[in-house]
Amino acid sequence: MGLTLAEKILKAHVVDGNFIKGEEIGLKIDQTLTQDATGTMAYIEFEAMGIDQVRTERSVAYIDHNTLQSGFENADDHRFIASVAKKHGIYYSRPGNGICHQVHLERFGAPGKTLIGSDSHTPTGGGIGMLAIGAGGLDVAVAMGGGAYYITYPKIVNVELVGKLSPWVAAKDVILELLRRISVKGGVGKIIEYTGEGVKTLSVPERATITNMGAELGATTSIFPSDDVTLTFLKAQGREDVWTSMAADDDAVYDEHIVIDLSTLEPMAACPHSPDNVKSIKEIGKMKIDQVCIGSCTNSSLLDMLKVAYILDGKTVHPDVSLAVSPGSKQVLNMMAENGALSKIIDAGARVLESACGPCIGMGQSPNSKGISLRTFNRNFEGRSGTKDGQVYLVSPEVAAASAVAGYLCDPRELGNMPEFKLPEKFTINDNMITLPASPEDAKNVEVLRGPNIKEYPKTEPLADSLTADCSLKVGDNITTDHIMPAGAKILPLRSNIPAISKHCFAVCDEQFPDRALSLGKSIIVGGTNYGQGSSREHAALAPLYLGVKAVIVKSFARIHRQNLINAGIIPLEFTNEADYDTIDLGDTLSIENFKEELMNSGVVTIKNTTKGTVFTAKCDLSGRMKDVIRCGGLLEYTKENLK
Ligand code: MIC
Ligand code: SF4
Repeated sequence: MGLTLAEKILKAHVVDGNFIKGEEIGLKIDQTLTQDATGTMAYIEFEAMGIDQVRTERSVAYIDHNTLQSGFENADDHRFIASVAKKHGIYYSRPGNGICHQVHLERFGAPGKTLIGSDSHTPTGGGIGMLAIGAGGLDVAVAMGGGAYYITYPKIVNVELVGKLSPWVAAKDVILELLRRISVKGGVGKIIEYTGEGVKTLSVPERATITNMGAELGATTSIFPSDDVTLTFLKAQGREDVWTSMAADDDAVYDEHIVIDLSTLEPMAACPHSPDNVKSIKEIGKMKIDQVCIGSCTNSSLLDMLKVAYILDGKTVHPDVSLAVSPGSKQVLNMMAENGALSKIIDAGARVLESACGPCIGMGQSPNSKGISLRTFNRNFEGRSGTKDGQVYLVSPEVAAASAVAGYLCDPRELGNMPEFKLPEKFTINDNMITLPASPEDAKNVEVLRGPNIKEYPKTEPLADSLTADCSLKVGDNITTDHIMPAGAKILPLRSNIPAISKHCFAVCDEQFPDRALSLGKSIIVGGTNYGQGSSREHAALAPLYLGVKAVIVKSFARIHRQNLINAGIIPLEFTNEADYDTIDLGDTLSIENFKEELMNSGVVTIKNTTKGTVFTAKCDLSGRMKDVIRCGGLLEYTKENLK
């Protein structure tokens, strides 16, 4: 029986476990990446492991999220990461060099390799045929130390692309179509593998847009084959030496099969407040808009910018609209300057921002009250833009630019004929903003520079025999990590200070939660389906850990967050019978008498609601390794014991 592309890469990297679907497998990781908002914690954890030099083929630390620097905190974090990187063998991409996923694709990604990154959009690398997975910072720290990265061997879904996109219909519309069809839960426990004739019609940046936003499906990762198109891209980056041809076998067997006919797609938008709330631009109609933001790791490639420049050429941004543009990398920005695209964008009245995440993570450019903002980004969760009642629509750069000029949501097909947009045969290559690490000998003399905002990893405790605690919070379905641990300009600077950031935990849902949880000492959170979707931020587990949360009982979990909870020693429980969710209220006392024993044996725990006088069960499927992690009180303690 033939193998899928994902299976080939998985198979070549399995170092632990049986290669059986649904079972936990340990993978050898070739490359890692971190960004600054998750990176400080990841490096604090790496330091705690006591390993001198990273044991990967390449590890890169990027600064792209916290670049506003409205206080000393961000700059201190940058300095800390720069010094840790220098000391431990990690390449350092300086602020200004670009968004981690864009730069990694340009300068480091390689077909057939494994990459984990402490950012949920790491699957961008799937655009060049690498198996790139988003993970918590601690998992990345372990991989940097040479430890395996564990996933449940996922189902492999084949998305067969046929036909060719019509003019002004974009790669963004392909992933929006998939989100429309299978929802933000549709990819959980699955790898999405693209095949078919339509693949050849898509350039690497277009493929990367699709794999990037596959994160919004909840998928483990997404991947395209590595073919001639990949080779052309890598050649243009001066990196053809890393190219290998990679594709599924002809007789590969997939768990699911979905066909998308590219020629039938039309421009679409994900409406507030979920990436799967997708409608066609026609269906939404001529809606007046207040803001347009173009950029983010989904749509900030040179190809995107060339299209935007073409649409804006000789025009003026509508007087009622503010347009912000953040090119994805220094390379992109530089080439826009060289080929004149930048001046067209500036001339039209765009507010050009630095090459960083910026508005995508609420770092500036929050829309006006109730403002309608079109964004080429990947997430439109409530409040993420920094304006609580902001209405964010996710669209392609083509829709964004055309609408910025029109002043209302508009279909770019109204622009008439579309020219052919081509990538250059050679990109402008200058890696001067990537600092190389010190040699292992010199590394001993490198001092790690810490600021006063950089605090330690919170204390964890080994698993207790029993647990009795109150329900400190009850939330509904599709809770995102932006609900659990909001980001934005005010809170992001606290990422290396868990006691301080914890004060904002769940602020969007219930401002009293942090104080309540702290005063209870230990407590339990109750939630609905797809709990913890979205980002990889382990802070969404570390803040609850600091606040004394011992277990989270929900209908279902998103993958990375569940792992982050386990890593933090918090027990992720799922209702055996979802109807039991309705029987619990805030403040109820829940008691699990044989907590440890049941977790370690059957994985099903019996919970007494002593307030209501009811009894129910919840399950927690744990591999043998996960049990050990939980017994130790988390992955950090476990790793200290096991990874020498
Ligand atoms: C995001 O897009 O939500 C982020 C900010 O990039 C996060 C990482 C973080 O919270 O630092 C992600 O996607 O993992
Ligand atoms: Fe940055 Fe936004 Fe991409 Fe997250 S989704 S990595 S915040 S650009």
